[in-house]
Amino acid sequence: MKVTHILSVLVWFFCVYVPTSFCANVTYDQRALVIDGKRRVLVSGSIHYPRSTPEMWPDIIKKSKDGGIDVIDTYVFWNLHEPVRGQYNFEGRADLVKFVKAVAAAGLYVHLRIGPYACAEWNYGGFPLWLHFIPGIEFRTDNKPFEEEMKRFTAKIVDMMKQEKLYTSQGGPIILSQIENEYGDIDAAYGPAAESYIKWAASMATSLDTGVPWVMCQQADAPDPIINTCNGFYCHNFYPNSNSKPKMWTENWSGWYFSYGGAVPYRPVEDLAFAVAYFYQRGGTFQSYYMYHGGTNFGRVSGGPFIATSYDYDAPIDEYGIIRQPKWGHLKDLHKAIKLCEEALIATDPTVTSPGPNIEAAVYKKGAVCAAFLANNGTSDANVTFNGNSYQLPAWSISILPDCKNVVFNTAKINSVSMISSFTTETLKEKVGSSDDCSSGWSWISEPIGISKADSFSKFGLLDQINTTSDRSDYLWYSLSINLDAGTQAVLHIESLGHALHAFINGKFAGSGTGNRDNAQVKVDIPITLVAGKNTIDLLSLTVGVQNYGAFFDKKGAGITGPVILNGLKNGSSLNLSSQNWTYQIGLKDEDLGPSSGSSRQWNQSTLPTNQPLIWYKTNFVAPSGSDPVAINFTGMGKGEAWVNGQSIGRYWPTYAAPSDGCTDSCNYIGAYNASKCLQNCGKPSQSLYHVPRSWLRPENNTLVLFEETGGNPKHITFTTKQIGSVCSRVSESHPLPVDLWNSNAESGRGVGPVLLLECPYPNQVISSIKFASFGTPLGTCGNFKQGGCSSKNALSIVQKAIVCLDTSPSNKPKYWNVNNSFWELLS
Ligand SMILES: *[C@@H]1O[C@H](CO)[C@@H](O)[C@H](O)[C@H]1NC(C)=O
Ligand SMILES: *[C@@H]1O[C@H](CO)[C@@H](O)[C@H](O)[C@H]1NC(C)=O
Ligand SMILES: *[C@@H]1O[C@H](CO)[C@@H](O)[C@H](O)[C@H]1NC(C)=O
Ligand SMILES: *[C@@H]1O[C@H](CO)[C@@H](O)[C@H](O)[C@H]1NC(C)=O
Ligand SMILES: *[C@@H]1O[C@H](CO)[C@@H](O)[C@H](O)[C@H]1NC(C)=O
Ligand SMILES: *[C@@H]1O[C@H](CO)[C@@H](O)[C@H](O)[C@H]1NC(C)=O
Ligand SMILES: *[C@@H]1O[C@H](CO)[C@@H](O)[C@H](O)[C@H]1NC(C)=O
Ligand SMILES: *[C@@H]1O[C@H](CO)[C@@H](O)[C@H](O)[C@H]1NC(C)=O
Ligand SMILES: *[C@@H]1O[C@H](CO)[C@@H](O)[C@H](O)[C@H]1NC(C)=O
Ligand SMILES: *[C@@H]1O[C@H](CO)[C@@H](O)[C@H](O)[C@H]1NC(C)=O
Ligand SMILES: *[C@@H]1O[C@H](CO)[C@@H](O)[C@H](O)[C@H]1NC(C)=O
Ligand SMILES: CC(=O)N[C@H]1CO[C@H](CO)[C@@H](O)[C@@H]1O
Repeated sequence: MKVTHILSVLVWFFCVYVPTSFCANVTYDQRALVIDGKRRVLVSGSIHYPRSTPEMWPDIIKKSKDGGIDVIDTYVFWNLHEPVRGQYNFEGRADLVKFVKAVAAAGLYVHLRIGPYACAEWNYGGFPLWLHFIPGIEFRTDNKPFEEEMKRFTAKIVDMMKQEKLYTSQGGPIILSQIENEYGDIDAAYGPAAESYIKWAASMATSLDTGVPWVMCQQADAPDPIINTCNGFYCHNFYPNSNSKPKMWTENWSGWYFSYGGAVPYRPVEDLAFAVAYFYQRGGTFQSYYMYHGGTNFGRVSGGPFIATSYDYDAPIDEYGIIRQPKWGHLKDLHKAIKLCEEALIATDPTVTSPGPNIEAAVYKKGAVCAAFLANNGTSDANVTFNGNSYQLPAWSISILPDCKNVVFNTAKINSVSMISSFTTETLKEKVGSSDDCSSGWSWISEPIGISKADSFSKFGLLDQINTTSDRSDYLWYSLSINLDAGTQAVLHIESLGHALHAFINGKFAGSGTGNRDNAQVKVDIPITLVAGKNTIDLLSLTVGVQNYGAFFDKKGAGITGPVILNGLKNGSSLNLSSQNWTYQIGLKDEDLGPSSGSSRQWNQSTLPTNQPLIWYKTNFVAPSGSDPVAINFTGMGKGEAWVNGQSIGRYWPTYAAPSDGCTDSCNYIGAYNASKCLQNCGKPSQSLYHVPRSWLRPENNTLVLFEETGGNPKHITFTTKQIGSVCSRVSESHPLPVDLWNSNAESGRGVGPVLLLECPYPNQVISSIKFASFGTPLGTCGNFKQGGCSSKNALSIVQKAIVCLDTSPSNKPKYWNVNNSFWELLS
């Protein structure tokens, strides 16, 4: 009988490269970055510092290091640091120096992607909006006003890093920097000036004299000495523009972002590992995951339009800072396998052959060192003879052979643990009855409909919203009075460049229109009733993140630019209102209630209005106990923004759902991935849970303020905490992993033979029970295992006995159970 053990050989390692010699110039040659005189094979991961909190940084960085990451890269977000020209912000989540130092403290390197254009699904691509108003400016082209500002900011950041001695040439962690970003994808639109701009950017960056190389990503014509690098889901076919430059991959999209109104993309780890292994197989020596931790678009930083508040990205570390398994663990195993090849990879270029259809072998051999990669880029399994030995290669997979003989890792075979995370819902516990605060429950303030501020102004015609608000607020009121002789039914036709709008007639809500990620424009026809005499038409136009990508994205307008027409009047005629005398108000009357909680204001305690537009809500609450990450479930609310203790947790919009089709339950990793291949969450709200960082919460006496635009019932809001309750592990005889090779780096307790890895995600957890164990041919996936046709009767009790006693002391160190010790018992 052929028995496939579910228990087979474990791959584990705990050997992370720690840079030992700082204070060295960084250079490069055709193989790799050269640090302290030595070529390096490096794995990088993107973490954007403002998308988490300084309190979260050390833990996320440590988990990155534990996952085999050598370099952390981040963009630098200009509009975060210089919201007003000449006024800088480097505090809190914007404390770039503190972030770089936190990475250094963990012993990792930094790739500082200054840009300063970031893209990154970040508001206006990272540019401050005030740039747009500099006379004569043209963005991202050979234009003096733009170049002056770009140079000023780039130099400011470089100087700041130099003063803190953060470049590797000064003993710091920064080994690499980026100038511009993905310009090559759109530069054709800028004509011949694009080339001179890129030359200018290259020489400007080089002149800043950092002692470390600069890269430009997606820029085939990057001038020397700038290294042109690749971004994409795959980069094995990429080669730099000179054979004196190394092959580098600055953005490997570990998953994908999602938008309000869109489904949530996932990228299978087998495919991601395949892409990474293929890159190193084909001569790459530096690869970065975009994102390794995506995080959260707090406040109004998300771009788009319509980018969601969550920027989870299906990254190896999730939005809340919890490792995502098996993605994190499988990539960790991959990184270890690649590092075992480092000496061979830096010694020479690969010799690539094709021993069969869709099979590609790459051998790095110089003197005694030899490492090989065997790729099957086809869609069916294959057997390959290589160096006289036979190897099984699953479809769309790569095996890594650090000694050119033994396979230590195959990208399609996951030995890492899987986890089932769950959300525990708690109703909002209101703080009751202290004498200085009688607000048990919710209180509220109505936001006035239409013009209410003294700084409103009037103008004939319809104005572009971004030019008018300078993005100081999401909101712009367009207000008009018209006089009619007689009452009438009519249809109000409104056209807007986006991103959404609400119409009020004579102080009453009349209708809304919303664009989407593919087309932000709104065209609505709203049936209305007008009265004899004076009628007010109040249109609230709103942005949901300013455009961040594309040629001339900076000029893309928003708002109700018209026409606005009254159709279907009783006498059959139409009234074009577009060039009338409109009155404008930038922002809401009470826009500061969010950050300030309006402590000096009288909040109304009487009957709570529900399902009404334009209401501010406030409550006081007790934080969910414990230390698990916290989110607010906004199901029951419409659209708005929320603040906890004065900190904006971002825009919420649980009523904007993903399309009902286009998703898949089981995503086949085989074949080229793209962002629409493995979608989930169809027909459901794009985002209903919103992260509240623990460090923003006090045990009691927390204030939650919401601005609700469309209508909802805040009593339906719940808190949820995210836990990892269950962990699954699987080992299989069919995983051809020679334990010896791994054991040469092993920790004690592993021994030879199939080893099951067990690991709790949090330091203070222990394994409390075994829910399922099977030895034989079990079926299903983590959380839904079933016994197969062949199974051992004793498996559960043996595993219970072995594992529960293994795990008596709380620790998040991985534990190993050697299956061989119980092998005969299991078979009986
Ligand atoms: C770095 O390079 C500069 C000039 O190329 C040289 O003067 C300096 O000594 C180098 N520093 C180190 C630490 O090697
Ligand atoms: C797959 O591998 C074969 C053999 O090396 C190669 O000719 C082919 O270009 C590869 N296909 C892709 C999409 O990389
Ligand atoms: C590969 O070889 C194994 C063992 O000899 C055999 O069971 C399997 O069917 C072969 N697979 C393919 C795709 O030829
Ligand atoms: C915004 O203002 C700029 C100059 O201030 C002008 O060139 C541009 O056309 C305006 N954009 C729109 C969409 O109105
Ligand atoms: C039709 O009705 C509108 C609104 O009452 C009025 O402004 C307009 O003058 C009328 N047109 C004609 C042709 O009577
Ligand atoms: C309405 O008026 C605007 C501004 O005067 C004009 O551009 C537009 O073409 C008019 N639309 C119609 C349908 O008359
Ligand atoms: C435009 O409307 C505003 C507000 O109603 C009013 O104060 C102003 O006088 C109007 N301008 C003209 C030229 O009618
Ligand atoms: C509270 O709201 C009620 C109902 O809308 C209203 O009658 C009352 O005046 C409000 N009180 C305050 C203090 O605003
Ligand atoms: C959010 O709350 C709704 C009910 O209000 C519930 O149906 C949904 O499952 C919750 N979402 C999560 C992820 O817990
Ligand atoms: C994405 O992948 C799916 C599934 O493989 C395929 O049907 C679709 O055409 C691909 N889309 C693009 C834009 O390549
Ligand atoms: C609750 O917090 C508010 C705002 O921080 C503070 O003014 C108030 O004194 C606190 N009340 C109690 C009872 O701690
Ligand atoms: C800048 C860039 O390379 N964008 C690409 C990102 O990936 C999507 C999906 O594969 C492509 O459509 C973009 O062109």
